[in-house]
Amino acid sequence: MGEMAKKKDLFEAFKPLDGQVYQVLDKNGKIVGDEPKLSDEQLKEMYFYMLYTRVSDEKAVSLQRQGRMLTFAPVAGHEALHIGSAFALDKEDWVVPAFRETGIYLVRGMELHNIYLYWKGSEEGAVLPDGINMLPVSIPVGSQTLHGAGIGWAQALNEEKAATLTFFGDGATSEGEFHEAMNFAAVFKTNTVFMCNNNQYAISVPIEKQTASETIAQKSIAYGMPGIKVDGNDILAMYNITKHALDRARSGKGPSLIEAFTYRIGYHTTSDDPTKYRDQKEVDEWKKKDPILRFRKYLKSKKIWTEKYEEELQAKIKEMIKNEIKMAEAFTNPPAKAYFEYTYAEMYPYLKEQQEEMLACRKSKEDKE
Ligand SMILES: Cc1ncc(C[n+]2csc(CCOP(=O)(O)OP(=O)(O)O)c2C)c(N)n1
Repeated sequence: MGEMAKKKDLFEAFKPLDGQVYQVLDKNGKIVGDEPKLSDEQLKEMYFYMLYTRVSDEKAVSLQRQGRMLTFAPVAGHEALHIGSAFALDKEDWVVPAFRETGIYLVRGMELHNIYLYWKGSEEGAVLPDGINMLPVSIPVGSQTLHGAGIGWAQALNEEKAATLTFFGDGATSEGEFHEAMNFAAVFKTNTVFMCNNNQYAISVPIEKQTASETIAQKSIAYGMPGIKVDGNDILAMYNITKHALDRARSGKGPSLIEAFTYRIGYHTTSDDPTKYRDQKEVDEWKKKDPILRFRKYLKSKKIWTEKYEEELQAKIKEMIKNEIKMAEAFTNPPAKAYFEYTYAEMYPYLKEQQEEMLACRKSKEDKE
């Protein structure tokens, strides 16, 4: 972390009511804040994950349009938020996502075909491999923030040197669960970091109709925890602030709220038509603030990025994605356990009965074939 970050508590230096937005890279990729000490290899890895997230996103939309995937929630524009914050995590930390966190899953080590399986409607896509401390996608808006508070509470009670990072959108801040989670976390000093992905829309509802507060970050004041508004298209700012908040939580200093200010470039989901509620000019303006382009400019100034490097990386990623799609599409007959065994620690008798019935059905079908 940079000199200023070492000297100052970032939450003290960038108070939400002062109207400041924490930034490290300006729109031209020039350093204007605390440059984190990351090696060239780490920076390259961050760039790889940004591109992997973007290209896999575009591919998912295309697959959905071909009828090869069900509804999908695109993440284009959120790559700095995802990759910057995910790189600040330790392996022991937990992540509690909403439904638009593809980049975080990828950095944490979930394979893309499993992410695709989820959006193809398979329960297998909701199973996180052992060793990945992350919960599955959560569709009920805001509900996961309570799980974030709960896991963070367990970490605090057990005096673990680990934290929980929970994601939610600006729309989720209007749900009761968000308020319960924030209050609980502050009162019980849980190891939770609340990360609001303020992409300015909750489907068709713009942020001005969502809250009368000037910022989401300032809501932290009412609960008695620190909050900060960050440029969510700035991967280095996202890395620094998430690391700062996680370190704080891991050392028993309690929860905090980060508002990552960004923009959803694409559809809410593939079932949405954003042209019905927002102006293309607005979208075009935000496309110019693309987080990948900004980071690329920074990498170019450090002589890490070249046209040739980009070409090779794009080719490698496209090949990887092709193979991941093959794996996802080869998975046509989910094991019967997928539907029954993942909700409760011990299956209820009626679930056992249903599972047996399904297995019997499958067997009789196979016998006939
Ligand atoms: C409790 C609940 N109400 C409504 C919905 C339908 N719904 C799905 S996503 C969404 C908007 C969420 O917006 P936001 O929290 O800002 O997240 P974003 O989609 O922008 O990432 C709504 C209303 C839902 N899934 N759950």
